[in-house]
Amino acid sequence: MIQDFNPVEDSIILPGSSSNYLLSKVATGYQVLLDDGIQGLTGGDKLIALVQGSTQKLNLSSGYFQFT
Ligand SMILES: [Ca+2]
Repeated sequence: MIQDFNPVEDSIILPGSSSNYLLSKVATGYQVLLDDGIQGLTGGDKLIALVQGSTQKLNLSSGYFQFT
């Protein structure tokens, strides 16, 4: 869990590419999920992180997400 994420200062580094991941807005922040290969939010997607503290809408294509 990331509690005080600041998009200006912080980055989130994930293996693979952005197409492997999904973001889901929840009451407490954004869930980062590893996609199960079926497009969209589906039952096999695996929750890997909960990002809290950001007041702006997160986007996987933004610079604070880095893929290796
Ligand atoms: Ca999916």
